[in-house]
Amino acid sequence: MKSYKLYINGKWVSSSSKKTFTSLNPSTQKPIAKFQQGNEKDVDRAYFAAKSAFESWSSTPAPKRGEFLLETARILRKRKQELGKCIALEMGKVMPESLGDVQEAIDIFEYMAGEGRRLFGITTPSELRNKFCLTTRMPLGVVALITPWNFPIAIPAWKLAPALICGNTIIFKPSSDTPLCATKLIEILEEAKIPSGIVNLITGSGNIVGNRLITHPKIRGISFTGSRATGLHITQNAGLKKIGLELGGKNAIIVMNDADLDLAIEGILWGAFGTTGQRCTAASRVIVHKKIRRKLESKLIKRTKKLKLGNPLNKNTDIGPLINQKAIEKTHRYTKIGINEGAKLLCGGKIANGKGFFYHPTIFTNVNPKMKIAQEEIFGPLLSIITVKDINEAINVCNSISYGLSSSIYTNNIKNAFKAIEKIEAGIVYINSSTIGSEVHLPFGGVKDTGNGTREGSLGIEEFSEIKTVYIDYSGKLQKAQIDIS
Ligand code: UN1
Repeated sequence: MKSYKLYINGKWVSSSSKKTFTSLNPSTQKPIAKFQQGNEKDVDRAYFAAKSAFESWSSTPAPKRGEFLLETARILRKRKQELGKCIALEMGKVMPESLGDVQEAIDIFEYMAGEGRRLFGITTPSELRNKFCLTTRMPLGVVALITPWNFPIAIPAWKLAPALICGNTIIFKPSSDTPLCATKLIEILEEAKIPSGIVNLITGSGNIVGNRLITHPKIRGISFTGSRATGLHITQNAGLKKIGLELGGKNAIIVMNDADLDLAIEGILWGAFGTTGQRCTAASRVIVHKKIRRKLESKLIKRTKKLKLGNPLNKNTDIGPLINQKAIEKTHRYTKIGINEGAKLLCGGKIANGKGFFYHPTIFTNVNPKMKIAQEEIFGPLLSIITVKDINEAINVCNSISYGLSSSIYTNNIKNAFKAIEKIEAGIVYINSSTIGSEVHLPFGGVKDTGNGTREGSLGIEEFSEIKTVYIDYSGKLQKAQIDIS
């Protein structure tokens, strides 16, 4: 079996732990390759490399840094099919979605390459004569990127591209479920000739590698996408580092009685079962107006039962596997919870027979908004239907959760649409479209327990830069602010 290395200071090296771990194909449960079990010493070596590279990278003109990003985008495009297959193999995402994952990475590298010519600050008049004020951006320093497995190319790219354009140097720790995708991404940065030490890859566990990164006294920033529990752990242990958190979701699709029902059904299927429900933007609740509930349920069940589980590389497959055995157990545990809570199981609720981590798409109805299945993030193909009597109740239910990432409403009534835009507590609201499908040139992120207010996508540079305020006094004399104002 092929064995991959860590990437430190532009070289592929073994971990000082001398230990490896294996990545599994979730469709077959067969091992794919071996990876280094990184440890604290490896993180410290990577830090040293990143620190040494910082001076030269941060003083490289940002438009010049942008050229490396553009070259990365070009290579990603050239290797799109290969990377798509790698995602399908290692993470189990069906091929069209895997290609979308790579496309999102291409998009953000291209977009951030352009940011190299913007990286705007502000200028503003001073309150004093012959004095001028402006702001400029500076990089944080060495930053750590800790990424999940569900967008194994796109999410690392969302972080790498803005971190690089702002002039930071990087230690990247990918999820242990998708180290091959991460390794391929680093190979691409190497092919784009990003100089040594600027991006370092340390594979290994969150307990060891992750913890060393978050508690490291010199690392200045942490960007993390993953679970709420780990997000909290980071805020409690990272000290005064600048932290960006993208955590969970419990996103809803509201379907009003004036909606185009068939359009809503398409959106629900895509939102709930795309990526096998393993997106932080997945729709895990449908909030439906009572007048159309029965009709919606019967159409939805019919379509859901036709979805084909199988090999993500196969053209006819609609739904790939879950990521691992733990994810199967978690989803099944919530099915049992839903039944015990008194919700009505409409379809699914079963682990699929045979090899691979497959779970049948599952729908519950008669769900009370307070039930666990309507409150907690499951990250699997499990959907809860909640019935409401009007738009106000729909919005209340939509907001009655701790998360606030994405939400959607299907309606042809402009009043309902605008009420939803105004009142829904979420970082992203869709009108007549599903809860998934963000584009890189808009902000991405959530409110409430979804994170700490950081936005990725177009606002990624906010996360990876600090503002420096500059006062230029050309009066030739001491002028005291607040005092010499007359
Ligand atoms: C995630 O699920 O962690 O809007 C990110 C979307 C994707 C990003 C999802 N563009 O669903």
